[in-house]
Amino acid sequence: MTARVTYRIDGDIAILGLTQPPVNSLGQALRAELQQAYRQALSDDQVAALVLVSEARIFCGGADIQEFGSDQAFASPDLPSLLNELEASPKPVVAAIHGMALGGGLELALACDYRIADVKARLGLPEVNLGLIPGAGGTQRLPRLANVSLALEMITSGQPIAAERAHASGLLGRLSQGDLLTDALEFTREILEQGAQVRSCADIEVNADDFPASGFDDFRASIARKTRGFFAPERCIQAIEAACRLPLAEGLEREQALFKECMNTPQARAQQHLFFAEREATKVPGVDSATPARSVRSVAVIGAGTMGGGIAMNFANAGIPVKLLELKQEALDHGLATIRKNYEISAKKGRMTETQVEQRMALLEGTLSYEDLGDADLVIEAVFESMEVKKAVFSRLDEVCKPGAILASNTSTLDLNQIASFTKRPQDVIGLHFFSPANVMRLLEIVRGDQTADDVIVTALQVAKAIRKVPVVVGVCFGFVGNRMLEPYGREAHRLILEGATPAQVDKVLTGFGLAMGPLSMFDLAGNDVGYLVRESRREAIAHDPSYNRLGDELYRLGRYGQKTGRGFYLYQGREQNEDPELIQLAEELARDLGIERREISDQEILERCVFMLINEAADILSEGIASRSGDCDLVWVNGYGFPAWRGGPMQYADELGLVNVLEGIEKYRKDLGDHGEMWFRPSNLLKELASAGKTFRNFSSQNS
Ligand code: T1G
Repeated sequence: MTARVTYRIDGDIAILGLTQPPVNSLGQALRAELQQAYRQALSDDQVAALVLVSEARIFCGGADIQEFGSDQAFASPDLPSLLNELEASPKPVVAAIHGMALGGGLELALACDYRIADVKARLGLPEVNLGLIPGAGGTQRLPRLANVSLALEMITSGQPIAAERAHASGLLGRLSQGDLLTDALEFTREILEQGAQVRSCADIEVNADDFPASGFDDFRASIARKTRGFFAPERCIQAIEAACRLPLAEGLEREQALFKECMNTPQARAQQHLFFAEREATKVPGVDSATPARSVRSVAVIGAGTMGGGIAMNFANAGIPVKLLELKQEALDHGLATIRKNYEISAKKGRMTETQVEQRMALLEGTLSYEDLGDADLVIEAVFESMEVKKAVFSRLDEVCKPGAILASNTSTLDLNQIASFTKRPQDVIGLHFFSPANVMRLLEIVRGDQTADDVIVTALQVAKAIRKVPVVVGVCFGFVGNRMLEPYGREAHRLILEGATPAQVDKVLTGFGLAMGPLSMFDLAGNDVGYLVRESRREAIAHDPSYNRLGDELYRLGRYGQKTGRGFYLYQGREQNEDPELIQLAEELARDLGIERREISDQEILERCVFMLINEAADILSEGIASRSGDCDLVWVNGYGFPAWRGGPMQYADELGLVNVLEGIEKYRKDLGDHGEMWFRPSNLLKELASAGKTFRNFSSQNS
């Protein structure tokens, strides 16, 4: 028995128990103690077989990500060597999996001779989500123990599979529906009685029966769009190709080489940064995470439009009943019908069954009466973005909702403190800002009002996890974090068109940088009318710049809202997008009116002006404490605005580029762009401070300010 591995004998079976909470991550100490316990069992003549179990809440969460970037990651016994030693065991080794076996945790199980899992367990190789490939035999053993197609799917997607599917593929020898250890011991005794051999993957051929010769290239083409810009997925495929043509030992060497190719890349650092940022974001300064949450067993959504319907779906998907309130029956019927249509589209695509469609629809109940909301634990308002309307809604909710109900607004820019003031319970008011389509986009900005109670924040974080969102707690200001950063980014995109760039050029530069969509296409999708109304709500802040999004204002005046009207920055036939020469003429006229000299603009200038302004705004957001850490701003833009995850977000990108270079770039444009530069390219004080101190945004958190 050591601190991290329990050891006990049951008859002629040694039971090794991993016991390093929370997830048995395979750091050097656990690897060493596991090796020690394994060798003890081999040297004990009484022991005929070994069973490997976990005493933690899951079997094993993989290699210790905290070790990455340090020598510890490969300190002896390194994981690949330890697993090769385990695989060479002369005595049968059985892995008993519960909860999850992920990454190195699944690789540990693959190096055992046999595997049994609880029927609810899930198995995965998520290394690709960290910018890596499985580096301890997963790419070589999985294709041998299951098959090539499943290996390609699991390893390049990083998505875990259910135990039943793993069992069907041959990856698991048995499923347990009862007590896992009891079943594992019985399974091991059967193996011993049958004289079943120890098995090494070295003796197992890759199962490529159903895999066509063109399979790898077909697979590459099938994931090209989803993995655009990522470095690791291609290396995953190359490692699996190696498994198909090389003996195990050589294949393992090839895997190591490819793993090391990925390990120290900016992409790996970026994706690991996001992994930890997601977990950091749930730690809210000044809020004790042990604060008991309020229970949320029923939800109400006010407004059955695009946002309200999408929001309602999140809760139905999580099995939480939802009351959907509208003012008119027709709007309510339309809202529910739209939700049903969305579910049926998912069912047609095989993402859910018809039964699940009905189950989810059964959780949705429409109503026209506020009186029906008296039992809701959480009410989310998703009505028109106008303070008058919010006032009417929250005054009414204050009258009908039970004490302790949480009242949330989905507002994207309005002052949450003012909304809270429409109630007698500001401590129960919070912002839950979903991103359209609300049932798809993972980001949830949790807006903390001045009086929002701590338990309401803790509850909102738990609700976010329950509906599988990435929560970021933000402060109250115009646009919170995401839309506030969007403002200067969009302002530069608009201005560049007046100065001589075309929408297609600007969009191509930003999509080439990795954005899922260019800014002008995004404005056409969201609606130039929406953008106009947002500007209307803050005209005084931008009045000093007559060119501020003037093109967007003109498009609004001309009724060119974008996709919804068939014309915006582009022309649309359905979803087909084409450049519009009239747009350029309009830009030329405006430039003349505004005295803006048009010129040829380089792609580099387009990229720097848009992205540096994004970064600069986030620096101000950090220094004002609207976001607690740079990773929060990164999570917002990666999960809400399509910033490439393989760059880790705007702030991680800035840290990699060097803050000195960002600062120099902003100061360059401040000089080069005349009035526009003087007006808008003012470096954030925080950026100047960190750059001059040779620091990074990542080192900064608002607690230090
Ligand atoms: N290493 C280090 N810390 C980890 C960890 C890991 N693998 N997994 C989780 N943690 C920490 C996490 O930061 C948090 O810490 C706490 O555990 C609880 O996590 C050679 C190289 C397992 C599904 O990618 O997906 O194996 O914030 O809040 O919601 O091929 O954690 O409390 O201080 O997420 O119940 C591959 C990553 C590694 C799995 C549990 N493995 N982890 O979710 O808890 S690379 C992964 C997860 C690898 C090999 C390669 C999840 C989870 P703190 P949590 P959870």
